[in-house]
Amino acid sequence: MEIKGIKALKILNANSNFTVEVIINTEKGQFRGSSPAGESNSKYEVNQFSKSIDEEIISFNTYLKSLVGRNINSLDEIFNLEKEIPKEFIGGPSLSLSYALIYSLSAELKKEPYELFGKKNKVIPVCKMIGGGMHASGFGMDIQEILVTTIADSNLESINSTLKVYKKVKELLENKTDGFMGGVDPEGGFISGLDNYESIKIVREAIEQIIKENSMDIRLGLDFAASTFYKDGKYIYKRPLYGKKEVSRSEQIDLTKKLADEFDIFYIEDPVDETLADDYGEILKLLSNSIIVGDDLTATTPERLEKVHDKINSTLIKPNQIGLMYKVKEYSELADKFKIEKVVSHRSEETSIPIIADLAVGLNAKYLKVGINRGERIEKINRLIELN
Ligand code: 2PG
Ligand code: MG
Repeated sequence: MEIKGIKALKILNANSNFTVEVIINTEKGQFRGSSPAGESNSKYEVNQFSKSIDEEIISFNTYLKSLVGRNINSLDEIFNLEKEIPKEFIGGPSLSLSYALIYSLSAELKKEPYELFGKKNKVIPVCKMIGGGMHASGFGMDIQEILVTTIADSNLESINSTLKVYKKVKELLENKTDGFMGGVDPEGGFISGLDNYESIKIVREAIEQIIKENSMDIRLGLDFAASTFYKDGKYIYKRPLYGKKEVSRSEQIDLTKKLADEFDIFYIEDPVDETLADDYGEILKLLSNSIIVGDDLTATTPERLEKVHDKINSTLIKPNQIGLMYKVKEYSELADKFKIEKVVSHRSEETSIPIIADLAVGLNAKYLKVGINRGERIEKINRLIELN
């Protein structure tokens, strides 16, 4: 395929902040790629932009002009091109370019985007029910996310039960919370205004009610994003959790175990600060029936995973944390080597392209973490249904 035209422009992401989109013209048509951003970022992830977005787009467009006339005929050739991208563009610009190239190439080869990476694989969605932390502007929970996943025979069945829980959570919040109007965070999680404990309790109750009707394997999850409330060696909760507002490192490990035991929590992401790999390891020892997921800890960075792989048994894959798809592939292969389960994930500030659903399927991830409300999340959920 020959790149006949290419340009970058500024577009809005789904949280009304600007990001970059790349549009490529080939003989087969016009193809777009755009990169998301996170509200709670890991200190180990790349910056999305190295200067102001306007300056970045001007200089990126100058670079992109040099790609006109270039022929790309395989994923490896996309990876080779990525290796030439000047360092200043690694982040949002490089990922948008890679995504646009992936869509162009799959049209050229008459393949689905996931087929460029691997064969079709069932992927279980992990969906946000209630949001807190930075996603809820400090309102309500300190824990960033309460999640639900349903293990079922097909993606559609999984989505269906998880959706039932989501609607039940809404109903329970309406009944139990004064002033709840159904408001959601950028990822479609309800903003409950309740504290951590009460919010988790409501989601557990919703799960139990749906299981009674359907007897499905529905599981509860938490993304603490604990780095966002870890200050000077202590975890600071706005409202007490198990009677404590200031929690030491060892108390946070105990508290995670207590919550996991009390509410039967299966999925546990970033329960401690991103710099404290050994504390993840402690939790892994204590909760061996759960998946202990590294996100801020690992930041889709192969060197990080090499370092901490024995402290977790699962990892998020967020391509914009590293900005280059060949690195994402390398990371995914490294996770396989260490027998670490993979969760491809959305970001809080997503764009509307559904590519992460294809990546989850093609990279043989076990899960796709994604919201079950708001248009830009539904794009991904619907793509997963299509790839059922
Ligand atoms: C996370 C993500 C997605 P953000 O922490 O897992 O839920 O949030 O994109 O804000 O980092
Ligand atoms: Mg996270």
